[in-house]
Amino acid sequence: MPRRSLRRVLAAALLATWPALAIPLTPAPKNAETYIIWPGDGTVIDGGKLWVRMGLKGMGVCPKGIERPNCGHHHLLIDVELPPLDKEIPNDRNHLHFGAGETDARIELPPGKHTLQLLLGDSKHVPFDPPIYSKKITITVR
Ligand SMILES: [Cu+2]
Repeated sequence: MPRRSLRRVLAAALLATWPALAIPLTPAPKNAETYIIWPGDGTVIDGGKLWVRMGLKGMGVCPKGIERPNCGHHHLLIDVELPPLDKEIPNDRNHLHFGAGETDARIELPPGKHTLQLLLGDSKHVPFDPPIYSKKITITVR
């Protein structure tokens, strides 16, 4: 392919993906904070079933799809890094959505070390600006 038409194709591809790259993020108060109330960092759990209690300060919890200022729903990240903070949060066994507005959840994990982290999402499951996420903790299931 001649260089000039290759450039044109690349420019067209860039324009086609541009709207997907520029999701407007929902603003969040700068002092908002989410945190894991339970379990604490370093907790050892016997049997693998546990409650996770989710805390939020400076904002409110509301179900998915509800567009209200300063309001979002929790996502629990299990054994993963933070996902891209400008896109919809993945929905799989490592990224649990609490779209009914739950602030606690019963989960089950296999034996071993696991990391847990909370990430707040807006009505469309996209992180806020600034992103509201908790410290990542490590627990051990035996
Ligand atoms: Cu969600």
